[in-house]
Amino acid sequence: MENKISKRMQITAVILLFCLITCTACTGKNIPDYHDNYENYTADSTDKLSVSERARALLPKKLIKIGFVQVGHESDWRIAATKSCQEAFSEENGYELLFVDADNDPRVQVDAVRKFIREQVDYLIIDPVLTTGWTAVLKEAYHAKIPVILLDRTIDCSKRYYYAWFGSDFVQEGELAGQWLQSYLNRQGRGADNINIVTINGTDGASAQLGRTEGFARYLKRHSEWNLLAEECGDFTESGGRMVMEQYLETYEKIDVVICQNDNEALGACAAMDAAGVSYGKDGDVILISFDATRAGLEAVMEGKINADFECNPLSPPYAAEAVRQLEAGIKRKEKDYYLPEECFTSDEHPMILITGDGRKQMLNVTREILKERMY
Ligand code: GYE
Repeated sequence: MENKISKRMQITAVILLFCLITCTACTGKNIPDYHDNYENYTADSTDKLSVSERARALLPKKLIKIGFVQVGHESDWRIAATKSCQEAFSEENGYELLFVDADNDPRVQVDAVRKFIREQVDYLIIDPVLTTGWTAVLKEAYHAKIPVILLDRTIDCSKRYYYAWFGSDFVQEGELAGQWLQSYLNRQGRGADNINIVTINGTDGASAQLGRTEGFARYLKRHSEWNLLAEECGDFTESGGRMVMEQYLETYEKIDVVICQNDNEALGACAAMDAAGVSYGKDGDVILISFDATRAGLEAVMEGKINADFECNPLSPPYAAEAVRQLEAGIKRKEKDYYLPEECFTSDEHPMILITGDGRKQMLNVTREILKERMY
């Protein structure tokens, strides 16, 4: 009799526990992170567990559903970011990743977010093409109680509609480029010369484009002898960079500096200058500045083709995964916005020290070791 009662109690306990866990899973947020514990249960170890632990171990593994909206596949940087996202949000790590490549189309991004909301993903992760056009759809996500994590580019929207952002300080990148150019020209004894500058911008209206332009403009303002001849959009692509550079070479007789807002554009600009017989880089006539510091970019720095390359770190997805884990465990993040660590590279024989808001930054020459360790 006693045996029967205790059996009945055990069954009731299992059912109660099952209901409790299912209900918690339905409410979505702030559930305890039981996925990790679940991984530890093996067939042998279940014998030593209590009834409730065994019930937990037998529950189907629930993957965390991530709706990820990517900008596109325009550059090496972007490909690296996508790869990092697929690794960070793999099934082995406990995620079901629903991934949309928007091919640089802002409308595709907004539609994808709406679809993910309807599908009730657990988290939305967005790398926005443009800064604009986000408020309405992010409000919808907010009311659907789906946390939003932003990566890389920023948006014009109240901070309450996203949980965290991980990316780069684009304004500082642009400023560092201006600061480097100023010191480089001084070193060359060209500090008072008229300098003709062209820029090949990234996608118009992307925060990476806006920030780098704004940062560099702060130095342009200080130098009345710097003439910005033109700033056309190369869309962060190699073909865009090449096309724009070809036009510049046809239009302007004397170009002293080319600023490309990413490495792919810079490689395109190199191809255009090669074809036109124009020399550039460390020993050439045209000074070439770039952003990203991808492997291909750094190789070009090492070969002396790019004079200075300002890093932009594409490996933000692991930070987003950490934020998701923290939310699952009910831990609140202290800061909303987080800047990734970044370096500055140069082909100068004596790399400069640049001044940033937080102190001094020693520029680096590219070595074989740096290239070997480069993840992208
Ligand atoms: O510089 C470029 C990419 O948003 C920082 O987008 C990113 C930029 C990066 O396509 O290569």
